[in-house]
Amino acid sequence: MALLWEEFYDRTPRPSNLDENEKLLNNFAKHHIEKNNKIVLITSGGTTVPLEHNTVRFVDNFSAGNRGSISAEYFLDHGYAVIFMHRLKSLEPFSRHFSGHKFLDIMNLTMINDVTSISVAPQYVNKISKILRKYKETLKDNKLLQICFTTLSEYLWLLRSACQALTILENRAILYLAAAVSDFYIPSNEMALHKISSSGAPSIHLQLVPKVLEPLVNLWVSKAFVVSFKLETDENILISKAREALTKYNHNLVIANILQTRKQQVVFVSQENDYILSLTNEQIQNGEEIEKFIVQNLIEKHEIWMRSQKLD
Ligand code: PAZ
Repeated sequence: MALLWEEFYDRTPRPSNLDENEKLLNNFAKHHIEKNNKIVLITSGGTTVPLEHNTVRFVDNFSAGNRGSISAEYFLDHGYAVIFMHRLKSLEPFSRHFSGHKFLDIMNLTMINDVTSISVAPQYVNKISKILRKYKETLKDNKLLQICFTTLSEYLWLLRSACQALTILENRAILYLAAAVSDFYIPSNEMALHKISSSGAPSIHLQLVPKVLEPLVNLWVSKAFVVSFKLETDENILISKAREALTKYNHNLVIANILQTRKQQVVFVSQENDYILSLTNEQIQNGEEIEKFIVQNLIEKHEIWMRSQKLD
């Protein structure tokens, strides 16, 4: 049996840096409401479920943070301020273009008369200057707030605080819940203190995580436009699962995707209809990102929805 969400928060210790993150979130929300901006909260990356308090081992959830970090850049292009709530060390907007060895590949090293200098290789200058310009503008306009989590409980605490900070934005806030969040965990009071001994096969009992989409939609940010993601590996159940979530939580949209094809195709599932968004072969070859089209479509839906609320 899953705990009720209130019991989860009662029994799970509050992260030590939550007060600091709440200050950042509240200040960011206040700043953007004064500027009359819209804000999107993007969750990105996977949560971990520690098996021990002094954590050596944990269960992880699949997600590299592509969807979230790419989408963040497109939302910024459309003028939204972005709260990027991501798994520590997963991909981040802007720096994602230079992760891993790519960062070193773009550099040239020269040595003249014992003087070493480092420069950007000429073939990368255009690309990098474009990204760097956008990044600097984003910082200047205070349009991006990055906060991070690692464990499931950090994620759930931070999500609630971020939602509470966004209430003042009312319908000008979008929640874009792309993180891959564990469905199972070990409650704090049932977790081993020290590294589990390997002298025999351990028996590990996981509990269901309470579904926080329900209080999120009904209590925490009841006026925001809420988009959840549904990841499956079996195509036969994808749409029915997405629709089940939409009916159960009564939010605005579920974006459904299959693990293997998630970078080329997604399905928008809303109360009105379902439709597929996919990249053509030509778009794939040209390096187009499906997030560009996801974000475009979503922003249109958000605009129409805000307008319809004014008429009510
Ligand atoms: O981070 P990524 O680009 O590798 O993957 C994105 C994703 C598949 C985790 C995301 O699109 C998604 O479906 N998130 C929700 C996962 C879930 O159903 O829990």
